[in-house]
Amino acid sequence: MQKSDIPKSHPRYHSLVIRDLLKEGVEAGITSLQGLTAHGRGEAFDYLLGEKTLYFAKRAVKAAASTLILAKYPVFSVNGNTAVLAARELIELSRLTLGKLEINLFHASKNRERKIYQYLTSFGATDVLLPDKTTLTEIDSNRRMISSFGQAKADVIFVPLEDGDRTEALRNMGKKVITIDLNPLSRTAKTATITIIDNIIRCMPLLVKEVRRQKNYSVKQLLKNINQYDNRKVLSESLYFISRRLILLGKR
Ligand code: PTJ
Repeated sequence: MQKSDIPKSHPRYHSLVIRDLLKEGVEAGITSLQGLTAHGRGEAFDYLLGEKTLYFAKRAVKAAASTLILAKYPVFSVNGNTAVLAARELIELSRLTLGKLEINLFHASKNRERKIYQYLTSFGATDVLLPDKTTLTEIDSNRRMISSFGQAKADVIFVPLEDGDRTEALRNMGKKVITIDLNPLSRTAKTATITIIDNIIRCMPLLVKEVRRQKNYSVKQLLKNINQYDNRKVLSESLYFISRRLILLGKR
């Protein structure tokens, strides 16, 4: 993607650069038009969170890293937004955990699947899966189309930026799901095993760093991280944080 010409002095520089990235993603046929609206919803929640990686997100990152390292067959699901916002980190995570990248789109398009495939491979991805004839029977949307070598076989699936029913279906199949979602009220956020409530732009580099750090941990230590983690607590802490912050801001 091209460099943005937004002046660095602009108070909302980072946010505007991300918007430009997604706009270019749409122009390149990678991101769906609806992806822009989805990003807007994320931005609204990011505003409420103060655009920072908060303590509950850091805790989820730590548990997510342990879960990915202990996974037997991790799969990283990629859509049109995540490809543009975090291609390098997704590829690095799949490399570190010996996992697979799998393209899974809500707004069905063979053309977009091909463009995302080419985009990921242009960054050095070698193992990118596409949906085949396998389906998730519990859901009706295009997200039901999965790969028999990917989500169908996986024990841990990374599903960032998605508000839908796939996570529930995967959980019902006994799989662990890790998500990134700025909206703690989304269906995916509420049904995932681990929910990182943060902007994908901020937390993906942290997750890569944490996986690298924990690679030297013993299985006992990794299991301890996982067992100590409580996703319900993380969700409620995020909502508490947002409500407290709004009350405090309202008093100023
Ligand atoms: O490429 P496709 O066809 O698979 O479509 C991808 C989108 C993202 C358009 C599709 O999955 C969709 O419609 O998503 P939703 O249902 O709008 O859910 C996206 C979730 O991600 C929402 O809960 C947003 O709050 C959240 N979100 C958006 N941008 C970010 C984010 N969370 C973290 N970081 C972001 N940058």
